[in-house]
Amino acid sequence: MTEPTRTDPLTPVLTRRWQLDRSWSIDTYERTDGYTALRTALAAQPDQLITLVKESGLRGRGGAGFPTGMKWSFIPQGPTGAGAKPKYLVINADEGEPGTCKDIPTMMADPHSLIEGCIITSYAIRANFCAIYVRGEALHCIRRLRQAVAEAYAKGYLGTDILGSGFSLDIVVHAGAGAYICGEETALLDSLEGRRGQPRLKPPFPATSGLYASPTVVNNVETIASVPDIVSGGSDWFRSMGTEKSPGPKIYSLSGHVERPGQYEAPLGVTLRELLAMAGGMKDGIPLKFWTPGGSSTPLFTAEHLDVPLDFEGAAAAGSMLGTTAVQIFNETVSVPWAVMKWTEFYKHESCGKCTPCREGTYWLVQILERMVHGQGTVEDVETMLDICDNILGRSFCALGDGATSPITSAIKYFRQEFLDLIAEQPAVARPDQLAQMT
Ligand code: L3W
Ligand code: SF4
Repeated sequence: MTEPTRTDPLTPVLTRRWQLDRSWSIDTYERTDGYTALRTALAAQPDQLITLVKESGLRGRGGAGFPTGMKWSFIPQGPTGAGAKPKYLVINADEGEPGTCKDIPTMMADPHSLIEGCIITSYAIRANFCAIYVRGEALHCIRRLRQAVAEAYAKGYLGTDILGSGFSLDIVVHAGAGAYICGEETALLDSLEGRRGQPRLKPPFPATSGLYASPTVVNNVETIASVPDIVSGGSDWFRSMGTEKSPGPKIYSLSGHVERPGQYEAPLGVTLRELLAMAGGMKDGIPLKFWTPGGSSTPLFTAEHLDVPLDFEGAAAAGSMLGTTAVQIFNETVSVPWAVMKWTEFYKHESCGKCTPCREGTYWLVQILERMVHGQGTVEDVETMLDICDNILGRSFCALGDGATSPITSAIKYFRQEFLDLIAEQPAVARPDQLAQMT
């Protein structure tokens, strides 16, 4: 494969090294301009880098879309108060949202883009310690990252006095223990400190009181892996992709009933129709029934939403969220109540139990959905589920509770009759197509 440049907005940026031979090695990375952005960054003032990232319009790729440069600028600097404390960078690599598969492939195929981004970001916020918190199940990824970090130390990109700049940084790759809630930034920080991972009350936000109560930037893998290219290419180049309010490239993970599932890079604002064309269309030509734009925590879309621009504003205007761009695609053979049951079982299992609406609500929602799918639903069940969701939404301590309601309320909005038909039908266990899915 020829080694691509990044002059054209349609040229892959984040994924451009993925198909190269030994793409994960530092030799391949350096041969394809790797670590040149670091030299540029170290020659600049930290505040100039924060301004550059603000001007680029880069927004968080972990689900919320918070402006990255603004988050960095919240880190207090100065000789007294919070400014006098050590600063930390923590990378949220606890990729766990159902359907999301972009950060682990990035770290497997191109770990040095993340490491270079970590060094530049740490320099910008004046941090000398960075932790990469990786989902515990992804042992292969932890091994690869640790090897890449060791390579970076050996070449002088990490450690003391990096490239003679006077700036020093240590990176630690930390393995999580397999809890979805530790993808919530404050639960992640508790876990990193050695405690049981449960969300903290916000504010204070991590930017002022994060790891060990010190100013901490917590950013997603894809966000930080985007930074070296912004330093090399400039903010105008970055803004030449995507939309005005959601600029830049994005990795969309396509799964389910699609001919070629996988990761597809496209400028923010791409539509599902365009993504499906890239991925070979619906599997076996069976029509689309429903899909998630950004994981199961984002309200479902249907075939009506094929042309919704998948950027932060476009997804929200159509009634959902961009989330983690985990596009899960389901064809006409899939039972909506069955899919909703499976997602809700996940949220019940992963609820950390700290607050009553989420802990109890997800339990009761699973009870209702399971009996409905097993032919024992009652006519009140649909309204009862909506009532339980109403008592979770906005009344839970963290976003997990709210996210658990999304598949249910959106499924009832678009497919209420399918729930009612299932209740009326009272199948002995479930319809054969559902049984096939359940085994
Ligand atoms: C300082 C302020 N910092 C906000 C920071 C805050 C955080 C970021 C966004 O949830 C979503 C969630 C999931 N001063 C600040 C401030 N910040 N105001 O900005 O904050 P927030 O609270 O809007 O979102 P969050 O808690 O980070 C993320 C959704 O993503 N999601 C799931 C994601 C799963 C993964 C994964 O598996 N990799 O990312 C999918 O939709 O439901 O709504 O840093 O500190 N005034
Ligand atoms: Fe824990 Fe759920 Fe409450 Fe979040 S909403 S703190 S996951 S119980």
